[in-house]
Amino acid sequence: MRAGPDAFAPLMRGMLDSASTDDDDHHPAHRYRAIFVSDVHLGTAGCQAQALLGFLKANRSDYLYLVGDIVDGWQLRRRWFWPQSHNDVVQKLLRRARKGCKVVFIPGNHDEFARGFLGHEFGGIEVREDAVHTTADGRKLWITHGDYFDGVIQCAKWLAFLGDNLYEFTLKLNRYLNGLRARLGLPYWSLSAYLKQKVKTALNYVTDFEVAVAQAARSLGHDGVVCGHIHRAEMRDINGTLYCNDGDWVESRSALVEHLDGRLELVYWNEEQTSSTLVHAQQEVAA
Ligand SMILES: [Mn+2]
Repeated sequence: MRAGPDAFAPLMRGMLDSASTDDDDHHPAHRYRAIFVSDVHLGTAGCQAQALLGFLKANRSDYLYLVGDIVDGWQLRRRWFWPQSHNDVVQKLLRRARKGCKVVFIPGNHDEFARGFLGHEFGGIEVREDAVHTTADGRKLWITHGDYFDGVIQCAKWLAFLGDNLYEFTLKLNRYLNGLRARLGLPYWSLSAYLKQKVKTALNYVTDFEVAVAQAARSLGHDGVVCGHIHRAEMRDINGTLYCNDGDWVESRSALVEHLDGRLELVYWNEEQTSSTLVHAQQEVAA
């Protein structure tokens, strides 16, 4: 690499330094046939870039699918946040592509700016609206981010918070509100029942999303689907179609992997681990 104009020299040095310290070639890594990750949200403080780097260092694959919301353009437009580790992730992905891994990027709603470049290639990374991956055992998986399936974007975190921590508080508030209502001569009204109904509606939304995506995959003639978007890792059969959601790298640090024999598995990366072993957490059962 030749030195660029003066203004770019520090950046070029940085890239060269980080290329020379890249230990892809020196560390033993586990090899999968395919790795699917999404919802990394580079450009936000919540992004677990170091964890993702650790995971990518320890695990290699012939195919790497970036299933959307890799870069959070929405947040970056509001406030620029781009630490070195986020740069390192981009470099790691480019390096993967350079080393012969087939890297496909399917933009999501947070990186919809990339949807203007569908069909193009950046440093060997293909940008596609969606893709079809054929597993080693011959199953056809449709890969899409998933945002095309929601009418309203909901916040999963809000739900968990409301469900777990606010219940006690809600009961207290309920008593207080009904004290007020009684003084105003109004009949009893259950706030907690109202909120529970809201939560239930939102939980139904998750199920509706999963069913809708699986149904679409089936109607397109595929055996299954891999998506992200709702930050809820999952792998289960829905009416004869395999629904896989690879989760996210904000909270769950999860990926979907295809073993060399075509077997699919959801894996969760534990930051403390330095070897290539993964925590194979039990799949969460939807309530
Ligand atoms: Mn999304």
